[in-house]
Amino acid sequence: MRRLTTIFVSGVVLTALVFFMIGCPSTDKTAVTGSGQGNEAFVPPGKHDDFYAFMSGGFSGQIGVYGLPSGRLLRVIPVFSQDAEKGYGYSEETKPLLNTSHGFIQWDDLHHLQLSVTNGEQDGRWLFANANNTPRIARIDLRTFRTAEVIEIPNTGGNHASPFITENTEYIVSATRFSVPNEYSGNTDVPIETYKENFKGALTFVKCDNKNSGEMSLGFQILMPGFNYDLSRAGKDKSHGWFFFSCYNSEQANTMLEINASQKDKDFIAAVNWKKAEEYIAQGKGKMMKASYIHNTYDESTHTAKSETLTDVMTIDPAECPGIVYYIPTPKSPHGCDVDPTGEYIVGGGKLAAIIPVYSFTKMLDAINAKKFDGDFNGIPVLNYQAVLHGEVKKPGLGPLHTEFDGKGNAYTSFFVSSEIVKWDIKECKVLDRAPTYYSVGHLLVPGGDTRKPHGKYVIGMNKITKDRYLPTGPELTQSAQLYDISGDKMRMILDFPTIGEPHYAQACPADLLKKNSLKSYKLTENKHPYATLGEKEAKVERKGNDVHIYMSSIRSHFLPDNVEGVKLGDVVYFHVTNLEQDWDVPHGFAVKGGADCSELLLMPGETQTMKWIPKATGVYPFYCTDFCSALHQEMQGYIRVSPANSSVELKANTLAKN
Ligand code: K7E
Ligand code: CUA
Repeated sequence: MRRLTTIFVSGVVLTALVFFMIGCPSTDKTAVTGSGQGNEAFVPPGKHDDFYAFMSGGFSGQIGVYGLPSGRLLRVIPVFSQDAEKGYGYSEETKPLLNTSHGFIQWDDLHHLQLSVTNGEQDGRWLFANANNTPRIARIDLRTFRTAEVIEIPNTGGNHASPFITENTEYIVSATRFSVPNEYSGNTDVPIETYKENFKGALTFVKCDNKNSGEMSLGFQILMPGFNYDLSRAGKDKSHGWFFFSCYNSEQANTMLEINASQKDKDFIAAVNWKKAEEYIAQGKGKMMKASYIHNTYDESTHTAKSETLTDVMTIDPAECPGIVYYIPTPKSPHGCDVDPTGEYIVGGGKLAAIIPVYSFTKMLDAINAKKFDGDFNGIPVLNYQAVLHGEVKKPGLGPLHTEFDGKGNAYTSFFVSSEIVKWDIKECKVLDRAPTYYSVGHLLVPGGDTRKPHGKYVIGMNKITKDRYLPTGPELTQSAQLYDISGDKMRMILDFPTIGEPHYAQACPADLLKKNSLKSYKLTENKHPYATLGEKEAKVERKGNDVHIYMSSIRSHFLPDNVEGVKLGDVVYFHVTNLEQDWDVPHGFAVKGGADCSELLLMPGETQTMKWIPKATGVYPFYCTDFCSALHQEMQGYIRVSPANSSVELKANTLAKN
């Protein structure tokens, strides 16, 4: 939610005011320091946490995996950013995952995560993540906790309302935050002031092979009016088949949005009947458009990712296909758009709103049938606000953003401006409890709190500002998460812990859902990498023109070969290193001194990875294992000798074959 910086500036002042105005955050010591009930978040040494939490790293492009309730950081999963700790984006095998139609991009801004679901319940198979900057969706395999696939979304800018998914993971959506000149028109070089005529906001439905591999492909794109689309949620149960997208800037301003996009009292939540869109497409009402976007997939048997360019996108125009989109007026710069576990209630968040609007799905259908419209926008009917409204939560706090659910009829909403989490009763629209956050909470999460079956127990607030909560670390302070026990009537803060990057959304699931499936090693017998060295006897060196391929094995505590000579200046060296270990948690690392493309590999047991290395000068270069693997780890090393381009030194290496 980087857009909120301006609000935050005034927010600091507002926050101070709100403390007085609604006097909500309790100032007694336990509210600030926790429940004071003993160490409820403590998980003793050797014991496991009850939940996995996956927290977005924001502009770090990564995901932090934490245990709950301890808050222990268990792993960082690189998705859209290179990560030396894993060799991700450095090995030749993982580089393709960062390919886009704009070339190799080593970074992105990851905001939202969603775990795959079946019948609206977490199934523990995959985790999806969005790239906000250069629009992409990634799929992470939860057996390996690694990025397995990335698909680019064409004709969009700022993939923010993403990767929210339908109840059986049929579709993962992407909505464009920036409307952009329609790429398919063939002319995107248009004056920015022609925004209203030329800019479109695409809502993309990415299909998922939900019964098998989980692989993604572009389903279809709905070409909407040029607003800023912000967040979304799928319908559930009775509202399955619908998707809800919040949007702002229905003013269609193209400059100084801070002022110009806050003119109208209400923007919209777009209710999209995607099943109906599928029907229209089946009847031939869609249009196939030419595009160019990249799809990257990782093959576990070859341990290698590949990129392919795709060229077709099915599009559909809502003005020509009545019944697929309706606009629900929503007050004051809508942000969050959340659907309760029953699928009946749709909760809007307005960044500048002083109420929380709650819409009824049943009333929405009735209003559509009775045509209770207040006009239309570019042919899309605008529903009457009162006709669709279930109720408004009055005086909940200031700046409601996001809402999660506990499955017991309660909702939990984060308030950025008044820095608090507010618990309220969905049916009655009545505030039940409020807890301060330190400070300026963005998203919040209840384990499974966005599904049909929330696990309840905790709510976590993810804060943008920490101020005085931790030891100072120079100008920049860590971001934080705060854990509250919600098993009783009152929320009780039991822990705060630092998070990596900027935590936006997060997901949590019971540990048992994933634990049993976690992969321990890659089987050497199943290693289909074309440059694998499957036993020490297979270690060798090969010259192909200027390319030198080194087939290298690693096992505690040596590389084979560990001496290579006969490389010449101008050569490109490929170290194909295979880890021959088959035990859990015995990686080896690999690094060579200097050279162009100097980088690092981290090899899991049974895995083959490749480092490309281009020497810049003659000499002898050491290489070594970077991961402390045994008592003799420090002995795990070798040399590569580089001679002049015209030298007659023959390519050789100390392999078993030669002995
Ligand atoms: Cu509110 Cu990008 Cu989901 Cu952050 S967004 S907080
Ligand atoms: Cu292998 Cu250290």
